[in-house]
Amino acid sequence: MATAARTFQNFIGGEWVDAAGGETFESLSPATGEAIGTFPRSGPEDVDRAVEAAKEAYRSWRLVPAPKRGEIVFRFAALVAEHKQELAQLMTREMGKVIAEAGGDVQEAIDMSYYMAGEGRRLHGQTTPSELPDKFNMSVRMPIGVVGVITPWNFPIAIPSWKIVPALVCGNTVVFKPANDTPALGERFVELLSEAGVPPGVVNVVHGFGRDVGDRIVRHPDVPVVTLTGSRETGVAVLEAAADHLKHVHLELGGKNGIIVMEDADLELAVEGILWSAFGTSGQRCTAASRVIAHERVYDELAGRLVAAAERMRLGPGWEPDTDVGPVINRKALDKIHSYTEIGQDEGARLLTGGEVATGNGLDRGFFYRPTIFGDVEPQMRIAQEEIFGPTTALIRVRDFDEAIRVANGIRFGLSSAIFTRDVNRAFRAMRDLETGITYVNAGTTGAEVHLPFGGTKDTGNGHREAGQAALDVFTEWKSIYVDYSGRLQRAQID
Ligand code: UN1
Repeated sequence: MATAARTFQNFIGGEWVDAAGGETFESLSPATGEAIGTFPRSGPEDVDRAVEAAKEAYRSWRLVPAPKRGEIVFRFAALVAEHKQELAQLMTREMGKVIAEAGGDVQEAIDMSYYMAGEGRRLHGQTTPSELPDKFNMSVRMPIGVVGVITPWNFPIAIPSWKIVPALVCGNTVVFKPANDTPALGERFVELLSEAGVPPGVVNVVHGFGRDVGDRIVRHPDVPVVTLTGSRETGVAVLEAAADHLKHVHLELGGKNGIIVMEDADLELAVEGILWSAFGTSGQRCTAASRVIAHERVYDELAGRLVAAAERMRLGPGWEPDTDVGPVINRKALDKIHSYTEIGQDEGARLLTGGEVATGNGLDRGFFYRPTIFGDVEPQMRIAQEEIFGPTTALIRVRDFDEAIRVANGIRFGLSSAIFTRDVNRAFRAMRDLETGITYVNAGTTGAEVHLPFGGTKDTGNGHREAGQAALDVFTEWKSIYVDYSGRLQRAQID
């Protein structure tokens, strides 16, 4: 799989340029430590240049008819589809997820781009009667300006598409900071946008770290919209930093998603759903199932089957065809995940399987953690409350449906939830009562499709949604227009 590591640059105003300070950082494969490339370690100055270019480009991009902007996005979708294999292979090397999942990540960007291309011919507003004669009323969506896009490493192609593509179709321009763990994918994303015909300056990429690049994007007075997918802590810091300029801030933050398994569930299906949601992407999804809330009548049976299946999972580099679970992103993540194993044990939960760094068979070169299941977890324990972002899940025993719902909701986050049951009444009650932005019935907690809103309640965000029509609300502002064709002054609420 190895190819020679290259040196990359920022993309500003349609030109490839080094960071002003000349510093660099490396992107390494989490599976092997292999160098993927060297990237500019940018600073505030580079952000300022990118914002300047984006501001300039906005003057003409906002006037390009939306269907034309959609056509460019349509070409981008086709290009991503053409390059799907190449992108998936790069992803498995740079980010670590197994190749089939990497293909899914790319597919999500293709789907989103085709979907949003069509939005170019919709972007619907409303027309409505006026209360006065000879007067016409309507509302239209207007672009906002330069959008700051800050994305995580766990969906390095899909998540940039959720943000950049609708931002562009709506007529905004973009300054994009890809995650510093997956800059090569961020850079390919922008190269393909440019190849599809996005004009110079409309999308700019500035590589680097949150404290240098991200912070400047968030504070820059000429960036009115910031969209971030990241941790709760980063989200709070972004909101605070953006407050002075009253920016529109879209946040997509953590999850502590629970799967409820009732006593009437199809257990085999539940086991498959849990394994996929808990250990897929090595648990590094904000939609990952890090809690399993099981009815006491099926708890033991479920625990036994889960442990057996988890122990059969094969760890290895994502590009090897028999790998089930790839590495986690970096050393820091590995340490954090392991610290939660220690926390769980100290809290008195029972470690049923895993709980250790995986070694041997070449795994020592990367960051591998054994799929980990804790049993006898109490809902208030830290391993049942805090986002671990790794292949660790906590089994919680409950007596009935009401307790299951209470436990599921008893966390600060509200992204995704799931219930396995054959009872239609309970399924509908769960759909109503689970306090999350996404609920699955008889499926795991992952698997969002691009044409439905994606996001969560409570501390998962600040009330916005991405994907689907809902995304348009992040990237446009409403304007109400009144046209009076009576030829005389008519006063609303008075005449
Ligand atoms: C994320 O983890 O940030 O539903 C996004 C899913 C994927 C997207 C996850 N389609 O799990």
